[in-house]
Amino acid sequence: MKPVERWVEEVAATLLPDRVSWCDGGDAENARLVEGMLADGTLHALDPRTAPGCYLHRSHPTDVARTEHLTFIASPAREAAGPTNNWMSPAEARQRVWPLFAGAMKGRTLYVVPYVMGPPGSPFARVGVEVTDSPYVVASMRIMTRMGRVALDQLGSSEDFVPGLHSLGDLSPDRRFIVHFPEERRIWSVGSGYGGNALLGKKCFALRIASTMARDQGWLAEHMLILELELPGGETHYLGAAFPSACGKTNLAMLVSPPAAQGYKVRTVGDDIAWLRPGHDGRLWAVNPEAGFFGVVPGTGPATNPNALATISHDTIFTNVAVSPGGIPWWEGKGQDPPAGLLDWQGRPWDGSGMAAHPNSRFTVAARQCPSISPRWEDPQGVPLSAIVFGGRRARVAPLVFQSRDWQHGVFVGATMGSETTAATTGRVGVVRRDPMAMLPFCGYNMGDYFGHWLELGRSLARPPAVFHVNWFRTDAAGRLVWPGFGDNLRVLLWMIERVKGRGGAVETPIGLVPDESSLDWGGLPLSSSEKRLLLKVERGEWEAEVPEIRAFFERFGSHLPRELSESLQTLERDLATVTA
Ligand code: SAT
Ligand code: MN
Repeated sequence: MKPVERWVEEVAATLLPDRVSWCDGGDAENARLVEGMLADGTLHALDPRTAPGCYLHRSHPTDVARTEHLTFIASPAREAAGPTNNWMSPAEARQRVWPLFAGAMKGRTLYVVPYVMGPPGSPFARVGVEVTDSPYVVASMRIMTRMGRVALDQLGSSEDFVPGLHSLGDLSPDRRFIVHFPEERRIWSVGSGYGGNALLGKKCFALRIASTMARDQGWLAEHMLILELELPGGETHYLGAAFPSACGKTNLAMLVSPPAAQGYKVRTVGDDIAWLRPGHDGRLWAVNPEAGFFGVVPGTGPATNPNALATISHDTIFTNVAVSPGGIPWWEGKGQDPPAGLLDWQGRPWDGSGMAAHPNSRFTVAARQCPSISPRWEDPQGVPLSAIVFGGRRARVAPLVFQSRDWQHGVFVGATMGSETTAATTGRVGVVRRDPMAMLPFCGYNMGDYFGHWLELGRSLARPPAVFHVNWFRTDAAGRLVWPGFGDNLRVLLWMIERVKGRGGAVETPIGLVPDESSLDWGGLPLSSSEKRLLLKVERGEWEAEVPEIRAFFERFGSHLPRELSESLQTLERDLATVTA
């Protein structure tokens, strides 16, 4: 018996399913699953004319986002999980969580979902096996990963796979746990069918478990999009960008350049996760471990993200969007008036107040359907990064863009990122939280050690990517967004590429290098000179107020905080004190 078969037999003895079904990932199997889900109401068919191959899934109303307060790292020592993760001892997990799996699949089918994270044939691809009782999860994993036979073939009789146990349980938030065992590289998830909680290849494996594998093996698993930027003449650069959930990663990865910048082409390599490793050439190389996009639907329209709109025009699973009586999916920002008789995300007649689609409603779609997908998106070796971009959603403080002085300073910039929270996770929306490298909810080990790992990895790079920080979300005194964003973000990327090439004007400030006003292309933008100044402003008072907050955040890591980061903070404080402006 192969190790994977032995494991499935073992867990089935606790889960007690009526049937065990090994998924091959093929079309016939998917058609059977879809048929069953249409019959029991898990899926609703959408209009075959305008949304061919599309389905709507309505989740339980209390199960619409990741639940970070129910997400745990179960390392033997609390310190291994660090101060930013919820910790549960493995013994407590066995006591509190394991019993929830007992008999959980009675009357249900246990699906065995073998999957590969990483491009086919890549030396960096890794196998996971998810056991689940949710056919919606199976259908979604088939889109988001390379699923089925391909994974079993890659695995063979090896025991080198990440086992993930998932059951919907009773969907009660009181009996919901997402538990990671980094040392054993296994995952338990119970009580939720929502994407980031239930599609175990994504946040659970490709970020939390993979980040610990990466620490041990000298690479990085990051919450980053990967984009390709081709300049007129054909010169090509790759950028990795880390923003917190629902801050526009998908939009940036699929950016369409404004008419004024024809000749520049942005193509998509990934929209959420990047596995990075040093190459023999001293550069940092990136692969997208996923095969699909699980993106936020509201706000996806012809002006904001035409590539995403085209991508999801067919063969897409929509979760928690609104729908017309004729089966046409609808959401805020689709660029069309709501159709008559609209049903909201819970299937109730929409009365026009509040949002019809849930703010965290999602599309699940194959990456290959994306018109802007890069020809190198499945390159087994990945793509070499010219730049890393950190970013957050800040109404104030952070300028449109700045560059770090070097790798070490770049790690400081990433480690001190702050962002206002969004609907991608449950909890309060709009409060600023420190979200280092956009990895706060996704780092599988002590984040202080994680900063150390970033620093260490940089020392092995002869040609490290330049590190930048962006903020598309600065507002004016009236609370209005100043920067137009979306396609115009290309202007900022082009300044970065100029900097990478050793050109591009910049002013030294205490926080790093900010473009001088003349080196950004503002052509055709309806911005006054005071608005331009606001976008590039580094206000001493605002940054002075950040310092104690950063210090308090750093202090939480105690002796795990690398000395280099305290030094960078001291430098910032000193430079703020001596700056004349
Ligand atoms: O966590 S999800 O994958 O469901 C969405 C996100 O937060 O990026
Ligand atoms: Mn994400």
